[in-house]
Amino acid sequence: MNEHEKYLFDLRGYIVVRNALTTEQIDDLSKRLEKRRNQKNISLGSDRTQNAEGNLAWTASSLLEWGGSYLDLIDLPTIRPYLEVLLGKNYRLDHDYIKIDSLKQNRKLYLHGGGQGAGGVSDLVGPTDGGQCYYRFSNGRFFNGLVAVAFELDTVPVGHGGFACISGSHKVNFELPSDWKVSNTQEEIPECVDWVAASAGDAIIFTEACAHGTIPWRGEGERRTVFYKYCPHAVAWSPCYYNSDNYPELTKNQKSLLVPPSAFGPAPEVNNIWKKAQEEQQELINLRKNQN
Ligand SMILES: O=C(O)CCC(=O)C(=O)O
Repeated sequence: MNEHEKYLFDLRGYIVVRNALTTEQIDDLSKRLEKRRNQKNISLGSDRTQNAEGNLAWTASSLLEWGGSYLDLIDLPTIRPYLEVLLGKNYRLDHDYIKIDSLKQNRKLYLHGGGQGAGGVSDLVGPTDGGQCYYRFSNGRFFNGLVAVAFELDTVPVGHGGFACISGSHKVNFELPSDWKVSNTQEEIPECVDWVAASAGDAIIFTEACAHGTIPWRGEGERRTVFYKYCPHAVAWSPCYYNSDNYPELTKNQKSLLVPPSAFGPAPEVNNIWKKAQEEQQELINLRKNQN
């Protein structure tokens, strides 16, 4: 992360990393999505916890099950240097999801997040949110409660839709005025909102502390965006954790990013504890199956 990028991230709360994905990765992510998107009961990620059968505390269904480039995204060399600067050592992948915007969706812009707890108790992230979206720069380093990486699979021209935020709001001290929180149409969007255009393969990295959301789509085609969200090693947002045993092909680094939260990060002792818990959970599943 160079000096310009650090400056812009601190100033605005987001940066756009151009060409974070190769053409092959975009194709592979697209193909794997298109193969599944019309299936019934498809899970588009691990962020919302539907307690579908088989969805256990640390085995939420996730995009990682789609394999290929979805596994590469866990620890992408073009993104890793940014996460190391923004989150420090031993950050973790907390959750993932895909969002598809098109005229069919008829989305509203819900601005959510807000620095220093400025999202307030009425923040649309959740009724008790008011501090976990933190952002701070002190003692020469960044601190973030949650960093999102939005990988664009399609080009999003200016005016069509896409990521929006109030630049700089990750440091604001006041709650977002309530009449700015929701815009039903593009015309209603307050002037202070930044509209962020991007090309297929770009990644928008933003701190969840920046008030942000999705612009109602207007235009041809659609926007397919893959979100991977990371937090410090002791922090958790999703109530479901990853089970790296489900993906034997992972590298050591990728595995360490899937470790459930703890003050100790991906230390061997922590891995042992989780391994045991996972084995016991599997044993319970097998016992229940055998009983039926
Ligand atoms: O559409 C976008 O890029 C924003 C998504 C969003 O609001 C979120 O991931 O919290």
